[in-house]
Amino acid sequence: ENAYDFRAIESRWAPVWEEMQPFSISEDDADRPRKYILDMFPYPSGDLHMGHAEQYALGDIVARYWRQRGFSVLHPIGWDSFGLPAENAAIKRGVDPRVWTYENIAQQKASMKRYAASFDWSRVLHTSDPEYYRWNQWLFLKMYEKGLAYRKDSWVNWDPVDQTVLANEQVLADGTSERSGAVVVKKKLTQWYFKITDYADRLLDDLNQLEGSWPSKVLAMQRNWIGRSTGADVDFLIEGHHSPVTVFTTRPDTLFGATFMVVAPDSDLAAELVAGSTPEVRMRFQDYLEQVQKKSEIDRQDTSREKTGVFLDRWAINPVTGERMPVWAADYVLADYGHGAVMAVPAHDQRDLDFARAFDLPVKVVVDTNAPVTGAMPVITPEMLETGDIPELNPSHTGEALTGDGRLINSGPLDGLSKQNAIKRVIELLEERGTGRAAKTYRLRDWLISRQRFWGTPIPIMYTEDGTEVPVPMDALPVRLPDTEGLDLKPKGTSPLGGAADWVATTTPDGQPARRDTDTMDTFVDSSWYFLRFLDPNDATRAFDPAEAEKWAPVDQYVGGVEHAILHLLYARFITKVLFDLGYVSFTEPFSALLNQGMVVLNGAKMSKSKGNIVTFTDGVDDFGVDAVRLTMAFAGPPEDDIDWADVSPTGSQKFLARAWRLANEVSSPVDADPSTGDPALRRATHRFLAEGPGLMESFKFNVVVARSMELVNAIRKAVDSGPGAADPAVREAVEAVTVALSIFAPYTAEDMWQRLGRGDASRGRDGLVAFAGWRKADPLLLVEEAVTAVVQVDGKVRDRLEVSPKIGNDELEQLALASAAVQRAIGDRPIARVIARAPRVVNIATQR
Ligand code: ANZ
Repeated sequence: ENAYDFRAIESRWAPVWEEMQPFSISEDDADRPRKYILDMFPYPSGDLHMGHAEQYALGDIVARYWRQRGFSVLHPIGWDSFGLPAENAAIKRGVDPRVWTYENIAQQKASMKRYAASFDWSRVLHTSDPEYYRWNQWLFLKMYEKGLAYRKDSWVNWDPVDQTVLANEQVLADGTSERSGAVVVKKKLTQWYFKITDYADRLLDDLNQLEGSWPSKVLAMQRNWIGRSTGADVDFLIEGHHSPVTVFTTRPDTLFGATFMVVAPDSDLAAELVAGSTPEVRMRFQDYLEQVQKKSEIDRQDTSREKTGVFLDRWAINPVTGERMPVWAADYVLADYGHGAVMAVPAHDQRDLDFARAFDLPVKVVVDTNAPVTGAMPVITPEMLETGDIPELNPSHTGEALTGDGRLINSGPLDGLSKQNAIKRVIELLEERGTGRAAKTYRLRDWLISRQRFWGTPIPIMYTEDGTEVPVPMDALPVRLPDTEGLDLKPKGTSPLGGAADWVATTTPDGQPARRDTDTMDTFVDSSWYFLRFLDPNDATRAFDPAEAEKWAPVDQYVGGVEHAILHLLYARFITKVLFDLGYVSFTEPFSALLNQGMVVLNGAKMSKSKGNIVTFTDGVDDFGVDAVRLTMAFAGPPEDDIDWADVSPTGSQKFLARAWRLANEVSSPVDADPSTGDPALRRATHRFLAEGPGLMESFKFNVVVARSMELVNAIRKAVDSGPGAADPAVREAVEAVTVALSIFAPYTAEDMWQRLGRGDASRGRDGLVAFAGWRKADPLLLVEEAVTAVVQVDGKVRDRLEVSPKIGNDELEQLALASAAVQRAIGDRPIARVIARAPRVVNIATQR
């Protein structure tokens, strides 16, 4: 009875909670303030691991804290259950992906329940359920109606191992697939896209709203990903070509220095320009294009690479100088950035200079970067540069482009202007003449959502025999995945759904024969709006109820890994804005606050199957108990930091829990004992703890709250053993405060303590559980600091002692000292020479003698 046995405690309370389901949102809570606390939902790959144990501990701590503060807390969970791992496992074992997926879900769910995660189990969703993915299809069709879902032919990232396309976001910096590790190649395909680029400005500007409540690192990554550049579009006529070529530049001020033009070899523009050239040029171009297509985008942007390219035998006209500029194709220009073409200004752009030096093209300096931007006129003349008088400033000599600010030279009407003013002026000039305009460009590309895989949401579009797109009518949703019976899921470059002949063949609403789109949606579509589905995952009539969204959303606190810093968060932000524009929600950002937990590592290394250093969830909780694992996660340090499982002590956590639990057994005052009659020192400690807790919890200093709980437990132990004893009501008050705090971190132990304290009573329903006991208010009278003694000396002799606050300032202490009757007597009628106060301990007064 009196030994702490975590297994016994777990098996005592788990069934009670399972029976009661205390964390479902209840009608009784309608008047309480609300919080929506959301954990990023898991992918069902096998059982939970220690990383999950950390994440779900932290999310649960936040949820349980707000419940103790009297909030009605929505804390749901579901599974992100479509995706490649299930499909690959299914192929390997020859089973339906559904079997693997739902078995893993069942296992993870059981582990989460054992882990005492306080989820609302009545709201579970799985994105692979037709009842869920039906609404992905609804969303797709809504976006299609608005022109936000469209099909285009383009070069896509192709993963030759998984045999599917990838979004740009899924290609790592070294040009390999985030999933399979294969080197990604380019392939031309007709695919569905979501027009996220229409939202680029809003996605960027609205990040300002999240400043301070999202990690600044994540905000920076989002900004960088969207990558807005401002400058101008400039139109160049091409001799013998029907339409001008537009380029994007961030430096239109350097237009007078543009000496050639470069187009991306893999752009439609290059193909068009070369079509009218000689067979010889066309052949050289074709050879070059083939080489280029073997390179990754990352390679192509590597500035240290030797410059390659072909002259297309075409000439552009510089719109301000009238000079002829040769047009080249070179791979340092990317087809899908800006307009896939640049005006090359070799004097002021390093890549252009490298290219000009490699192919002997003219370099013309138009910004004197040596001239002060304010004040004096330029100090270098074009003639000086021409004659090579100052070779250190001539880029064709030095190989260094002049990229800094300065004054315009050699630029007609721009001469003498600073860079900023020249940019403004040249844009005005171009706009007047209709050959250019102010423009912005983004790194962000439209979101490619088609995937050639089985285990995802079917795209709700069909095609008639002549290829016309026909949306599946809303009332025919969901378009369900067919049975896998007889279907070959092996990757072969086209979707496995194409093999389901009966499924593919369909008819349009007006009775024409048609074929279904056989691709499935990127699973990031599924997770882009799931937080709204939790409001009622069983609603068969709509994706979500806007009135419920008004009540609960946006999510107050989102908790999850930093690996989702770009993609998932960007997509969820985008879809939220789309839903706002469609009038379904009244907010534009889905997650008001974000907490990124660190990773759980072992001896400094990430846990992974290949390293064989995985600590499984089950091992952890079997050995130390759920509460010790949860407490260890909270105590390890700030939640953003990585936890090295080799450095933490779940055994230490367990010992502390046992110490706390024993105290609950020892309290011997009655439940209704009046604490005001208790030991004042212990009471002060308790109330300081109560006062500090909320601020610490709300700034995620969970480790400090655990440390304070440990200190309080030590103070109580002392009070029981060598102080006022276990019958003092202050002891009960202190133990109860610790128990409520522990209910946040170590719910099994706390529930047991609550019961032993005579507080808990599960027969009263959830009000009889410690999880709803409420965080008590600190009594301000008990927060007053103890006084310290300040000594007042007059001419070196102690004349008075004052009881003052330890926080008293020098001025205040000096005034108190001079007001003392004893001090005034000692001073008599001598004038005061000086007063030196050293708060809070000493005041020295010297008189003139
Ligand atoms: C002329 C120029 C002069 C430029 C100069 C820069 C400096 P960010 O800042 O990344 O947006 N550019 C435009 N489209 C390109 C493409 N498809 N592939 C490769 N480079 C491209 O870069 C904008 C600058 O990158 C543009 O400004 C253009 O070069 C180049 F002294 O135009 B600039």
